[in-house]
Amino acid sequence: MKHHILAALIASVFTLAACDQKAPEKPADTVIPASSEQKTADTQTPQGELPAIDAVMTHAPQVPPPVNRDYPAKVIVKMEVLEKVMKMADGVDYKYWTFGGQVPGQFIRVREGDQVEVQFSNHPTSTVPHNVDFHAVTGPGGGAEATFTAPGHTSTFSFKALQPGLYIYHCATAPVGMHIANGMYGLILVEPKEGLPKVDKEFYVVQGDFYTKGKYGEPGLQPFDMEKAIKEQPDYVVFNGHVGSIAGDNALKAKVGESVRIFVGNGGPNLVSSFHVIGEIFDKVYVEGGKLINENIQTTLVPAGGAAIVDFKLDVPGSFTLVDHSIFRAFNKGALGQLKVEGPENKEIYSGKMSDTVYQPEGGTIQTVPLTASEAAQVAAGPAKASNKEEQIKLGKTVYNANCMACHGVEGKGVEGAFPPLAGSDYLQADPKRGIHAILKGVSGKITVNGKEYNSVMPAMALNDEDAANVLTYVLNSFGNGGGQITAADVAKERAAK
Ligand code: HEC
Ligand SMILES: [Cu+2]
Repeated sequence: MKHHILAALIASVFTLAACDQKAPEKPADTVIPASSEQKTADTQTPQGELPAIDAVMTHAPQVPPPVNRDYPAKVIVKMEVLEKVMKMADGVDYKYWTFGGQVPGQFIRVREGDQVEVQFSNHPTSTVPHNVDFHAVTGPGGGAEATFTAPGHTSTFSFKALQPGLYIYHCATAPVGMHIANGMYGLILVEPKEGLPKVDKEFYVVQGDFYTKGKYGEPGLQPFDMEKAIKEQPDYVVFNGHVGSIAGDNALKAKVGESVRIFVGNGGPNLVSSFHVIGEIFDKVYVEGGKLINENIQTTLVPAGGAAIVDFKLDVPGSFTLVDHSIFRAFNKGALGQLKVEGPENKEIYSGKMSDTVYQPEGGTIQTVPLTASEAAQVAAGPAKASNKEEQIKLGKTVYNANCMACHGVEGKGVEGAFPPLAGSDYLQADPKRGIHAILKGVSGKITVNGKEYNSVMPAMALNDEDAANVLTYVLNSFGNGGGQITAADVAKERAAK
């Protein structure tokens, strides 16, 4: 409470100074009342006075313990961005972009009035810059501008948690939709000063939609599909980053008689969620994660880029299924989880026989697609190699979408002032070998493309000779460019030359 004394001191000094002024020289309407001055001083407490605490952060479905503090603190949040191939479904892999190595990012729990210092690191192996926009922040971009971070760098910024609630955070680097679609979101809870009512178990669940080249269940490493994302036609709609993340052996667990709270978020990027737990009624819903409490709710809407808190008590045992009640998403796209509850039956509340496997047959069977012998051979043989220019262009497009589009944009249009265009680039046309150098060594320093100056950094791309040749051939023959060809041998030669 030291800052109150300080505030009073500042206020009284101001009053003294004001008294010193000769009244006629000071027009009345510019006199600031001492009380408003005091208020300003109070909200601008220097951070140095607050005790510093490292945030306890947890991976889903775990939630950090309640804050349990009756004073504000400076809370240090360390976030690390990691781009990482992980399982989307059985036999299906996806190159996720993550906060902290998993989807969703870690749960952050602070108290209303806390000063939150975010130390935001982008791992050196990342292929693109990233940042974070906290919906709990009052300030430009929710911190996005302050945290825009190239691979191998750390940015720091601080914000005051002014308003209690459950908030999404997400990456907001261009193209924003792609970063979110790759899994860059999580939840931050700003507890009200008095805390939330105590419950026995808390869980962390975030829905997200994913867009892959292949259909649902098509095996292999699936690249992101921009076209499907723009059309809002996801192949996967899942809880906590992948199919089955909170089902079967990974199911959430609780006991009869316990009270349960689920912090539900929706990262999107596109779909809103009709969040429902089959066989339960939410006693309380903190609507949209805010202060308004609704009671006795069957299904609650969780907007993309939004959240909700649901509380309910467990009266009977069984398996309760979490779904997005846009129901094809649950049974055909993965938006299905389980809460397994153990304990004594209560025949009055529920007389019938609850089974663990009621929804399993439908949910389970469609999650793997059996391979024919020739498909299996194809997977074993690895990626196809191009034998002519046309095939190079075709394969190069996939490489472009997965590795270059994030910065150079759809149709190679680039982003003015940040990422130069590859469409009609006079810089590249002048010497297509520059493309090879760009991929192998990266590009930095001032360059001029189509009359516009760029002074930024492109990281070297970890592509093999084939992929590098294919993507450059694709670029040279797309976006209205004049054609040309780069072969794997050309790339190998440049690689050896350095
Ligand atoms: C992390 C963002 C990023 C990614 C990913 C990226 N680039 Fe770049 N690229 C840049 C930036 C920034 C520049 C300009 C660097 C400068 O200002 O010195 C650039 C410059 C270039 C240039 C020369 C300038 C021009 O417009 O002709 C080429 C060619 C190029 N990149 C090709 C590629 C290809 C091909 C890929 C994919 C394999 C790729 N880039 C991936 C950011 C990126
Ligand atoms: Cu990002």
